[in-house]
Amino acid sequence: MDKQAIKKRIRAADYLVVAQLFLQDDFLLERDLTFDDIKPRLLGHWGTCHGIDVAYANLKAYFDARTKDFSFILGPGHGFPALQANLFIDGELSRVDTNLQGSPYENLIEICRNFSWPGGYPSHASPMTPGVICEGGELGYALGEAYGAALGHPEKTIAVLLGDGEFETATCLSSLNLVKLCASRFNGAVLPILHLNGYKISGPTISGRKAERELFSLIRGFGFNPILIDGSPDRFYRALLVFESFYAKLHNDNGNFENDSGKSGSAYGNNINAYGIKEDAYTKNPPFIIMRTEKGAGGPEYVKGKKVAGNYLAHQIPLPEAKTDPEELSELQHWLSSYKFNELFDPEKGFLL
Ligand SMILES: Cc1ncc(C[n+]2csc(CCOP(=O)(O)OP(=O)(O)O)c2C)c(N)n1
Ligand SMILES: [Mg+2]
Repeated sequence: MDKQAIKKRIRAADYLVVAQLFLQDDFLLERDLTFDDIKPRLLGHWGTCHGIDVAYANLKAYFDARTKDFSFILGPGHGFPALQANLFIDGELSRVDTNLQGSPYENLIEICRNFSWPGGYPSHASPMTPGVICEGGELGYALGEAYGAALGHPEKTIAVLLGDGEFETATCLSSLNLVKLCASRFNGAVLPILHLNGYKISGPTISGRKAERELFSLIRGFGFNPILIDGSPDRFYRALLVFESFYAKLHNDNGNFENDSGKSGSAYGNNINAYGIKEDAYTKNPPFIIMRTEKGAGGPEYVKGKKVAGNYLAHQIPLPEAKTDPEELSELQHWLSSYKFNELFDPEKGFLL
């Protein structure tokens, strides 16, 4: 695992997200931003995007080296700029998009200018985006879709990111039951990842306010082995090792999925496993990652005295007056500069990741 490469990729994707949300010019910050460089109507969702970039970078680094048949399903489809950024970095967009056949810089301009624009790119994940099978806009279906895609395809590995607000929907919660029907050697491996950023639109999430043990018990009760991580490459990697070894064993066994059901007593607890992460001690159940991040991490901490990063105010556009307010514009300049994107991207050669 190359931790530095993962971190660089997250920086590049985060930058591209912010550029899509705000910029209509000066995409590489070649001069100080002016109001003219800012889009007239600021739309989109920043808060979820950093966590999506973290999950994507870690999953890609791990599975690229291991399996050809890996898919990522995004539940919070309002984080589309992050999906777009990652597909752009991977070259997947320019493989199919006839508008992206120019130089790397021309292509970057194209995706940023046309984000959330009529006739351009959508604001939410949509079928026009290569690989998308879960349309954004209505939360709740991602987990069911992940199990559906895995049915009858033991060669597939599918990771699915669920928002913690999404996790409150009846659809998502009831889909947790599918683990009992689908985790078998006849089907693919499904890795649910709960993105515990603590907030949804304008308030806190239930899971974000639950005690850790309550959340663990809930997930355990559906028949999973909950594993809590932050987004750091180390912890992510170790959680993925647990996942891989669980399914390797399941797929190699005779199909008998020895799970916790029927066992009496409380043979589980919060233990540190052989990979050095906290999980149930004795469970034989499939892993379920809980990834705790700060909502809108990397973005503005405070705006006009109000806490933004790590709060619901990071959900949509954290600098809504950037087009007219010099203070917000300068905060945006500072934010974008913090990614040092010119270390990661060359206008002619493309990504230097
Ligand atoms: C079924 C449904 N209900 C409500 C909404 C409105 N909505 C859009 S984003 C959002 C918050 C999502 O929060 P969360 O799942 O925690 O995602 P985050 O942005 O925090 O990653 C909601 C409720 C929706 N898209 N779908
Ligand atoms: Mg959330």
